[in-house]
Amino acid sequence: EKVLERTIDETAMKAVEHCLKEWIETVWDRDEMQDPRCKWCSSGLSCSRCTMGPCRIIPERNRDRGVCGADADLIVARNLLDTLATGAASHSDHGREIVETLLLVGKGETNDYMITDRKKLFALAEEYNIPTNREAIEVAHDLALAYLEEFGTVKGEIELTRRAPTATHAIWEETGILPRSVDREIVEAMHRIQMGVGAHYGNILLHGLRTALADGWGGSMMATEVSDVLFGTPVPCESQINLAVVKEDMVNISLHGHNPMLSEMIVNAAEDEAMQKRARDAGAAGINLVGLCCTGNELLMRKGIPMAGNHFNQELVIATGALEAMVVDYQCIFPSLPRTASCFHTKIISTSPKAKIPGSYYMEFEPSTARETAEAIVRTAIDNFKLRDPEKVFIPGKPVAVQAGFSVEAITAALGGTLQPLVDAIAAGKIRGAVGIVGCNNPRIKHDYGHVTLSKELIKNDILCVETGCAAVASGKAGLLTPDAAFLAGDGLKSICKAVGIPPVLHMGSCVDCSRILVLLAALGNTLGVGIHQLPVAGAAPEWYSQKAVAIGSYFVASGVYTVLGPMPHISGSPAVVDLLTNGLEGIVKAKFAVEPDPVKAAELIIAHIEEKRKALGI
Ligand code: BF8
Repeated sequence: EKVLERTIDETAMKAVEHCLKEWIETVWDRDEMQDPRCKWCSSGLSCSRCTMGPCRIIPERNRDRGVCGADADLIVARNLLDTLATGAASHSDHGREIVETLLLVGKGETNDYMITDRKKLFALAEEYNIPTNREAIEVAHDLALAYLEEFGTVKGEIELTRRAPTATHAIWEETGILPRSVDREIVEAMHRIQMGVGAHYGNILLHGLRTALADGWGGSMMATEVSDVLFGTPVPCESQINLAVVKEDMVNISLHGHNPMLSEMIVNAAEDEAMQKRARDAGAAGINLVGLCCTGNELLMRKGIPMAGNHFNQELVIATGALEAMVVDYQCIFPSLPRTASCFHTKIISTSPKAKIPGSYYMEFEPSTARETAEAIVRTAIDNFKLRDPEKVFIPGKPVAVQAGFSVEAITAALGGTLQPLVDAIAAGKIRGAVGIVGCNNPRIKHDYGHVTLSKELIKNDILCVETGCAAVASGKAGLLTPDAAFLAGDGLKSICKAVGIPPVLHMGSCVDCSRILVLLAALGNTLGVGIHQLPVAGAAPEWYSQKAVAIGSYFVASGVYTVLGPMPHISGSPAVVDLLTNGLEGIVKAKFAVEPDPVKAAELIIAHIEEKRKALGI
């Protein structure tokens, strides 16, 4: 019964049952142990920002203000801006590391990384008026410097925001939320939540939108673009997904986290014949790399590396008992993984000086010694194979087939070189609209149920879904990422999928690749000559948990995309904040949030919104 409450992922169900029997603690057990939740924290009404506190707002006891004098609206808004800035910082700091690697390439200081997509590099350089009639490495050098400047520029505007349709850009200018630079908006967010600075909830939240835009059209967008330059722009590829991608007769290494710099290098190291031989000498049939979370998405998109699962699969893959090593960098990694691994021979290998994990093996990764470290990691995993206890191996079920790799470039190519056929299909009503489904897993919602149910409802109603992060992985496990899934779509969408040979749900990458969705929206808006807010599109984060998802949802809304959240953010303690986000923003950025944990009802909200936008466009 517990198993059915926890997940709809069929291999995860078996693994959860196994964990319950074997007393292997998982996220769901810890979630139960945390109940009942503090109602003040849940509604955003507690503040522990300074040492005059901690404070709680308890209206029924006339405790209307914290010690500093902040009321409910201010406390809720400050907490939310803090959350959002954390998320924006996470994506953008990851982006910075990628751009710094491009600079190393540009300086000729690394042999481990190179320019893989020269065409894209040159196109990106042209956006910055960087001369391209010279060696790629010189162009890379200048582009890296121009991008690094976007983190702390004095130009007054992040250049990439110019990709947005004019009408959208004008809204940002008029409302004063055009982001100046990535670091600046994040630092200013932290300044504004210092006691005695921001005192107006609305003013604080508008800066949240600016910070979010700096992430979406800045830090995340640079992460995506430069990753494509270094590792290749994704093209459609076939692979497999779910816990059963772990192989009993192989050395299994899972790559978990977010930054492709490390995982790409491990892929290269593992392909080496000497490593393969070492694995065979250890008694294995070879080396099997599997992805988890967003670094898994990066590898699936570009290399077709099989995917073991999303956020809530991370402990379950250890519980297969067949994992020699789990290599992690940062973000979304449960700090308790070494505890989970202690039941098995699995080694958790942490690699980032920013994310040291007690109980893990630490093998510091840096771009200048990337290959060497990657080889050492793969060797460690191979040498661990002999310690595997065959009695503990439990690999549930069979993998599911997926198609991934839908970058904007790949979608455009699939449509014959322009987005016009998509625009035509939308105008003709064969496709009613498009929805970006993104984000995480959260014990508030049954694992994958939110993502899969929403995706199915939307495609049934002829709405194309484009997905990233753990949402895309959920759809993959449910079989929605194959052209065959078109039979679940309405007649219009089905006919387009069949004609073009694409799935009704397109995997567009990791969470920083939500910037691909922005680029797609911008291209659609520009093709039609309208602002993003006029398009028949929406966003959804049915199972979000992370601060990063708050940043994504906010840059969707700030870009003009109506966005429906599954779990309620911790804001219910301020009706004024709730009203601003779910209502008032419409008058400012022409889009707003909604919260609806039931994915069937969320689909109804989205369908109604899309039909309204179609009507306004006269289609
Ligand atoms: O950046 S969707 S659980 S893995 S935060 Fe994390 Fe959420 Fe997954 Fe990727 Ni995104």
